[in-house]
Amino acid sequence: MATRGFLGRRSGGDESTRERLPPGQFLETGFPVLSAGPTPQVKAEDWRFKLKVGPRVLQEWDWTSFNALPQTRMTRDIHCVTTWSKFDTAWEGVLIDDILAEAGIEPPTGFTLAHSSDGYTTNVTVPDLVGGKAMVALRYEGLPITPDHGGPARLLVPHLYFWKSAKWITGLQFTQKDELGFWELRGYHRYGDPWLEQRYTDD
Ligand SMILES: Nc1nc2c(c(=O)[nH]1)N[C@H]1C(S)=C(S)[C@@H](COP(=O)(O)O)O[C@H]1N2
Ligand SMILES: [Mo]
Repeated sequence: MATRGFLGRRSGGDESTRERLPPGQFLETGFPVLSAGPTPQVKAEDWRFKLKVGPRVLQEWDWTSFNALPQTRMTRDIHCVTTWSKFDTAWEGVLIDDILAEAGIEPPTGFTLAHSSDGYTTNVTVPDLVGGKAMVALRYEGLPITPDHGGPARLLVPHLYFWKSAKWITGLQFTQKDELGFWELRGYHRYGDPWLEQRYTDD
């Protein structure tokens, strides 16, 4: 009992909280903003989403056509590499499965780079994007995503560290190999599984 009590206080919660927290994470109730640079102001009417293979555009949507795609709700725990986790974040948007189905394509390679308006990139493999695991989120807690959290649209890949969830997403580019993105080139892990504590390159 003494041990359980000690662990409980340390991670700030009861047993069920501890089981939901990946190693080295603590429970955050606010929603911190983490961006490498200033928040770009992306107007919905100017926003585009492109699916590409290398430099070739397979399909492009504007805000209206993208919002006409099937919408799905996803409530998930998120885990930031800076050690905060937030439980039950509620998002709505378009599953990557539905984007691919609408484009009528099978993924041409097993790897992607997500691109953002601020020049940010992050690599995510196709298996981590399909099967209902990831979406382009358009709403958070029932409201449009605020600019600091990536509005009008951000990638959501909640089973990987949150840096994989590219804010202000402009497209997904299929790549021949697993290329590295912004943080992956700067010492962060190429995959980023929070349950395996894959924080840094050699973890
Ligand atoms: N385009 C873009 N996406 C980004 C970032 C960024 O700087 N630019 N930061 C990443 C990091 S490191 C984290 S932890 C999350 C933070 O998202 P939040 O600000 O909504 O909490 O966004 C990720 N997506
Ligand atoms: Mo982060």
